Amino acid sequence: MTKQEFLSLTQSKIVILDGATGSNLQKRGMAAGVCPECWMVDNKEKVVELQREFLEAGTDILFAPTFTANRIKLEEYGQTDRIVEFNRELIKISKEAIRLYREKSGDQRNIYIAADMTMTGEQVYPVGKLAFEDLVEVYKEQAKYLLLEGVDLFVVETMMSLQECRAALLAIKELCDLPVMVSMTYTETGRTFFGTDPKTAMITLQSLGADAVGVNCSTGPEKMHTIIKDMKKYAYVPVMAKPNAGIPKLVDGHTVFPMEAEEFALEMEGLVKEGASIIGGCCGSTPKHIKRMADRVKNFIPQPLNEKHIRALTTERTTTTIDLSGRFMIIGERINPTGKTKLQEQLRQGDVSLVSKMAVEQSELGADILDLNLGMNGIDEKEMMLLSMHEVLRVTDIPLCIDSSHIDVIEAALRLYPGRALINSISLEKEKFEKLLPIAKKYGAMFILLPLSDQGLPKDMEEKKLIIQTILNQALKLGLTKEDIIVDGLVNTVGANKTAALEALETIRYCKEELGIATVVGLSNISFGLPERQFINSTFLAFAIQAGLTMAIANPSQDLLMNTAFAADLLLGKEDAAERYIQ
Ligand code: HCS
Repeated sequence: MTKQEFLSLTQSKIVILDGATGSNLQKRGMAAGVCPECWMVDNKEKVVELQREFLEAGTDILFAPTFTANRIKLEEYGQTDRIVEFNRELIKISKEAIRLYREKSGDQRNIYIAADMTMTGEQVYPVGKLAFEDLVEVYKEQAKYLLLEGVDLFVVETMMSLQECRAALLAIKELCDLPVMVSMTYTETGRTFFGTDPKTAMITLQSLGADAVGVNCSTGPEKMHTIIKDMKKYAYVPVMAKPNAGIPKLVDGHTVFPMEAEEFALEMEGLVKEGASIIGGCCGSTPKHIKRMADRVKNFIPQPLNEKHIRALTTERTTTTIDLSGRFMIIGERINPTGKTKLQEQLRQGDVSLVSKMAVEQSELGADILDLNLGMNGIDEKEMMLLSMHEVLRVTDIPLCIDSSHIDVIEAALRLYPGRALINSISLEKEKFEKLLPIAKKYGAMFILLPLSDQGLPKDMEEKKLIIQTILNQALKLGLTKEDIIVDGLVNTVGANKTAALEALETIRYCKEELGIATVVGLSNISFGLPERQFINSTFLAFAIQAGLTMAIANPSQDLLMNTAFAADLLLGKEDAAERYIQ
């Protein structure tokens, strides 16, 4: 199945998934605590029968029972050496179920097999000891065996950690172009066990290339309305919902899922009205639940997908949205060794305590994003970037701007960044232009577009616009959108060029008004070499905000600048600006 076919399918109808595998097999004889893969290959006919019943109930996408057939899970039962056999035989079970269903019913409708993958049970660094790259390899290994048998798409489900979702998604994407649905499980608090909220999951995973994002297991459908609503608001991919049949109760030592098929179907109709368009049941749901649900929604059509992408960066637990006409934002610039001897000394010794301190201070002073630049002589920049990134994410919860002149440093950081980051920067310099745009696309990052070329600074406004348009067009060709871009207004020093400020202001206006693209400036350049620089900087900032500037790279400990920004927002009548000014 191609991604396009998946998209067409999910646009044309409410797609019906299957119901529970585990809880139904337990009812059919699989004892709790046994190795599920061993039991299933020894009792194939029972699994085939369950899957056939789901098809009879109306399932369009059947989840192959390969859920826990990864190396780490199989190790728990001493069965790792059977990994190839299990993945092969379990896919064959789904194929046999489809064959029998067609034979019995004569129904030739399209049915798809999704190879199913989940958590390994080991936590990825820094929560646990498992290295991200090792986890990617574990998922790649399973995905490779699944692909050998031939599947139509992938589903990564019951995930608790956003970083582990990223590992699975990257692993699959690096092997094939099949569609991938990614679904996390949420507690009753509305967040995953590791603290991710639905909006952050949606924004991060769809940017990273998931073809559908959703929620499964978790609770009953009646508790999923807010999750689906929050996801749908930001989704440009379909939203999947596969809840349990209610919240389980313990009755005489047995887990019982209390929701009957009729009530489940009614609740699922509610989730479809909130925007879910790929639906099924998880633990406790039977073929009867799926049949009732499918019957209930058969005349519904999927809500349209949002066409407009959202400007937003994420960490594992938060989303920072960037609004073209909204409040002015600050990228904290301090984590940069240039001109900072003490920081340089520490970094040479592999010590990131000052980085950590600067991160906390800037966050407390109101920075919205933190720039991370570790470019200096005498250190391994990549290693220090990764170390600093983990440290900053440990002590703060604001998104990061990965700033380096080395492509490999940027790529290494984006691969490990557990959310959606910002790249600083991509210019028209040949190597950066050719390599960094596909990297931004692959990792779902936003990027700062720096209007420079191999010839250096643009000689006039005309050339600057041409560079911006060239990079923009290439980005669009690669599937990025204008919402993924923030143009650097490229501020020259007014001491050397008296129209420097006017040119930067014109760039800001052009980007906002003609292109609908966000802008950023590095403020301090404007006053380079002049006395009393803070007055020039703050006056320029006020002009720039008036011209539509979205954000600045600045030091948030500079009171004059921060207050100028608050005052400018207030005077321009921006939302909540008065509250922010008073605070
Ligand atoms: N597909 C799995 C998910 C369990 S949370 C099952 O057993 O239905």
